[in-house]
Amino acid sequence: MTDLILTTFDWVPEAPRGYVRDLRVRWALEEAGLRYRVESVPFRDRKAEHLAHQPFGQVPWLTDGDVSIFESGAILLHLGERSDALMPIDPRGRAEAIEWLFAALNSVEMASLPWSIFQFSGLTGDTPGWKRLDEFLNARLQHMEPVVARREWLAGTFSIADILMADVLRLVTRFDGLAKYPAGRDYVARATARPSFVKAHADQIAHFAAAD
Ligand SMILES: N[C@@H](CCC(=O)N[C@@H](CS)C(=O)NCC(=O)O)C(=O)O
Repeated sequence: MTDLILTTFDWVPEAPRGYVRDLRVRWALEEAGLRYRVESVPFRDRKAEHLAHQPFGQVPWLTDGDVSIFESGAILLHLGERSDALMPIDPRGRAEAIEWLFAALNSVEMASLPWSIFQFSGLTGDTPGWKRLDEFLNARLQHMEPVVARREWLAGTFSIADILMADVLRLVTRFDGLAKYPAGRDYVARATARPSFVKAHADQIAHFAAAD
C-alpha cells in the first residue's frame, strides 16, 4: 500500500496557525485511519516544483502514488473514495456528502473568506463594502442554521462534507460570527470535539512551531 504524502508549508506566521488548509486533509486522514506522512515546502520561496503541484503556489496538496492532487475539496473527495469512514456508501448519502461539500466551499466559504479577510485586516468599520459583505455571509448562515439544527451531520453520518463545513465555519467563529447562530456553534463544537480533529489541529500547531 502506497503511503499518502500531504504537503504543507514549512512555516507560517502565528495568525493562520491552526487554520491552514492542510488541517482539512490531516483531519480526513485521521478519521479514515489512513497511513500518511507530512512533507514541507518553503513558505518564503515558492519554486517551480511547488507550482507544478499547486499552480497558485498555495498548500495543501496530496500525493497518492502517481497521483498528485491539489484543492482541499478535491483532496477530500479523493480520500472519500478510499474510505467508508469519510463518505456514506449508499447513493443518496454519497450525493448528500458531495452536494454539501460543494456548498461548504462554493456557498459558504465564498462568503466567509472575504468576510474573514476584512476581519483580519481590521476593515470592519461603517462602510458600504463591509456592510454588504456582512449581509452576504449572514444570508448564508441564516440558511445553514435550520439545517444543522435538525441533523447531527450533513449527510446522515459524519463525512468529508462535515470536515469542510465545520472548518469553514470555524474560521467564522474566530471572529464571533456565529454569535446569532446557536445551532451553528453547536455543530462546530461537536465536529471539533472529534479526536481526529483534535489530533490534526495539534499536529499542525506542532509542525509550524518546530520551524520557529
Ligand atoms: N482553494 C484552495 C485554497 C488554498 C489556500 O488558500 N491555501 C493557503 C493556506 S490555508 C495558502 O497557501 N496561502 C498562501 C498564499 O495564498 O500565498 C484549497 O482549498 O486548497
